[in-house]
Amino acid sequence: LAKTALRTAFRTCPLCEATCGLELTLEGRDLVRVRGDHDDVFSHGYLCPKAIALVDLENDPDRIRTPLVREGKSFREASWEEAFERVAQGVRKVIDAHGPNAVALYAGNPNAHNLSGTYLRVLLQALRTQNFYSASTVDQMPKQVSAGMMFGTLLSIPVPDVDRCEHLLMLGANPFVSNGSLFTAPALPDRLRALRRRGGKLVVVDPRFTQTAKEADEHHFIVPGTDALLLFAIVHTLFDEGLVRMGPIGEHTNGVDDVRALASSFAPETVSDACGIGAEQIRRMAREVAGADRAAVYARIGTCTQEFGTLASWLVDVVNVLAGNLDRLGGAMFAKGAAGAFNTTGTPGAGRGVRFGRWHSRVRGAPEVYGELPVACLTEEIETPGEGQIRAMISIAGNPASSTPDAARLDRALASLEFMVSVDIYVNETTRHADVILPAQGALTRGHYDIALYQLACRNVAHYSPPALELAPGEMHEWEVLLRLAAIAAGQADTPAEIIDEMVAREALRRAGNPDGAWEAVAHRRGPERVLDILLRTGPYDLSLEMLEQNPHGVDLGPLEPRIPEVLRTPSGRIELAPPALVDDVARLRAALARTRNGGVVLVGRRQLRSNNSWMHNLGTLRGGTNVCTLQIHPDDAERFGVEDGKPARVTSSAGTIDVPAEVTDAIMPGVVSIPHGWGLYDGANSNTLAPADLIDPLSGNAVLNGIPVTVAPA
Ligand SMILES: Nc1nc2c(c(=O)[nH]1)N[C@H]1C(S)=C(S)[C@@H](COP(=O)(O)OP(=O)(O)OC[C@H]3O[C@@H](n4cnc5c(=O)[nH]c(N)nc54)[C@H](O)[C@@H]3O)O[C@H]1N2
Ligand SMILES: Nc1nc2c(c(=O)[nH]1)N[C@H]1C(S)=C(S)[C@@H](COP(=O)(O)OP(=O)(O)OC[C@H]3O[C@@H](n4cnc5c(=O)[nH]c(N)nc54)[C@H](O)[C@@H]3O)O[C@H]1N2
Ligand code: SF4
Ligand SMILES: [Mo]
Repeated sequence: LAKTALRTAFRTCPLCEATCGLELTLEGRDLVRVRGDHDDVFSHGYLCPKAIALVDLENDPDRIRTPLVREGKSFREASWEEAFERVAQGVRKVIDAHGPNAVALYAGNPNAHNLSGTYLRVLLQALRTQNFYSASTVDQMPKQVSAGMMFGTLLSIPVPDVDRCEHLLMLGANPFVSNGSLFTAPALPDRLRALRRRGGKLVVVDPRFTQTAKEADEHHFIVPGTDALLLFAIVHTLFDEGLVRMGPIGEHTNGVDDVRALASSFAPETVSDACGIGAEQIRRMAREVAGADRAAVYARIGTCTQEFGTLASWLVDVVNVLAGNLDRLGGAMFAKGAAGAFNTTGTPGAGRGVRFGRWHSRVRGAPEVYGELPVACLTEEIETPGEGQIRAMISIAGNPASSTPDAARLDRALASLEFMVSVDIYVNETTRHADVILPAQGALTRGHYDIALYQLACRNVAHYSPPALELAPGEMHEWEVLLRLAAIAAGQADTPAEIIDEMVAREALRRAGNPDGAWEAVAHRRGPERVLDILLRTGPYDLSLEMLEQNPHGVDLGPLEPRIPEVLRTPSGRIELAPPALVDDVARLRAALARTRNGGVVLVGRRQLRSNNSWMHNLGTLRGGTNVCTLQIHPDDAERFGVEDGKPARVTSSAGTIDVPAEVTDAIMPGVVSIPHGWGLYDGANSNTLAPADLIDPLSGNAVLNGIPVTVAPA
């Protein structure tokens, strides 16, 4: 049999935020090899084991490739038309009887890596439900809230200018495993090593001695949940020792005196015991951040998914501002995205700012944040009877029964729904409860452009990857699936997706000011590509999709440049260093100072190199080895609780109990234990069984997944 010729395709990896360029080798429709694209303008050939596993992902026999409809306790394959018919019946029945809020929408993480994700908004508008939930409230929402309040939009998040930085203070992030988050920097481990090679210093603050800590100059264990205290003490020291020097951004900043007053009660000596870091060490950290020519503070998931997530996220940027590192080369800077960036639209230098609490969750009264409710509220909204109770759910690329708090209870709640439809590529903890599962197209059949991630990049880059494969027979574009669902939700199931798609594109063009000739220029395109083309043409650079198609390795738009005041979209047109809602929340932090630990143990999470949240660690090349679900525990604690290395330990919280093998290691702080999330379907146990749904950061609604009080015993 003649072998089909091998061919090469280049595309951006869709699996994490690093946006690495991949070189794919294809034989017919088969993906046979993945390598790093050495000519990629941003990643220069770097890649991680997850990208290699794309081959396994493409070929995985467990993948759903045909619509599935429920028949009793199992699924059977169905045609798209039958599946949509079932969805229309199920969704319309609930809306007609109980109103739009009876249908919830949950959007998971992969939407952020998929151009189709931009069409979620259309589905949400058609649903008109206030019950919109996403992985954002088990992830980065605190940073989006603090950045919105300080700088004016939900994606105005400064990132370390890592390639020119000489001192980086990093809290609650482990990029040697996770490759950066809210910080698009392919090959971040290489960039961090380069920082040290040119004489710079990397300081890591983490309750675990992580892979990143091993590669750092300095590591401090910190008591989980106390980062805001540490950062306040750094702010205190900056004022106390006369180290505040804001430089040119000073004249664009409000609220410095308010911050000084707030910080006065958080001296290093005051917070030291609570944080578990010596006062003199804290003072030195402050002096070094202020003293370096080019320094930045960066913090991620460990500081977000905790009790004081929004305060900690805010204080990171307060330190950046006060030490003169915001908007400065080598400091913390704003990217300028080429398409659809929130802080390049509207009037440069001022805007409407952000507003929260336009509605509240029914049971707990939690405020809406950027149009969504905390996913920690989802279970109670399904369980609690009454007007507005959730009776149906649509999940798109999400696995909340694994990823969100009190997972075992959510699992039961999902089983009680009248109707559920999922768009996914697997039957998993969540989608197994669906009445209909609609298969998402394979990753290689879609065009790719990271609209959100390039707004957080450490260089300005634009990179579009065309589909490497045509849709397979029976596959449907995911954007089309979303528009069909939107039509059903709007009660117009017969409206063809093309019609809605055209409305979406015309709306994007209207928002961009209807430039002459633009519609004609993009008219031959369809779906999110047409919208992307509009955004590129009307964005801050002179680009079009066609130009990106001619550059398969991406277009480098240069290093980050200072953007203040033009980048700001606050109503004042200034940086708000002391937003009132954040100031009000400080009393809660102060109260926490009085807490004593009493020998208790708290649980934190961790990520593993060969995994991706809940859905990739069962793939061939990622399975086994060090990729196992264990309870990391310090030798002192292991002895105290009678737990032995390799033997099962029982971990109990107010929400539940799980058994996992103990891994006794001094790479974790005494009084802290760690279990990775995303396990439980094939191997291991689901750590979110232990996360109580009532623990949230009040300003962002973000779940507290780190710093959960637990007890440990032999199982
Ligand atoms: N304890 C604890 N819990 C956590 C975290 C933690 O650190 N600790 N981290 C949190 C974070 S940061 C996140 S982002 C969330 C993730 O939370 P979720 O997004 O809810 O969970 P994922 O595991 O990412 O599930 C993604 C789903 O998308 C499907 N999928 C993959 N590709 C596609 C596609 O192209 N189209 C469609 N339609 N589906 C696709 C997968 O099969 C899977 O079901 O978990 C959170 N949960
Ligand atoms: N291999 C792999 N890569 C991934 C993912 C994956 O699942 N696997 N997931 C992707 C996703 S969705 C995201 S959001 C990013 C996240 O990327 P990162 O933010 O880098 O996430 P983690 O690697 O979990 O690192 C979080 C660290 O916070 C620490 N920590 C826990 N509690 C606290 C605390 O209270 N204070 C401090 N200072 N530290 C604390 C933990 O010990 C852990 O080392 O990773 C992405 N990349
Ligand atoms: S680091 Fe992220 S983007 Fe890069 S190859 Fe790995 S999964 Fe893909
Ligand atoms: Mo995430």
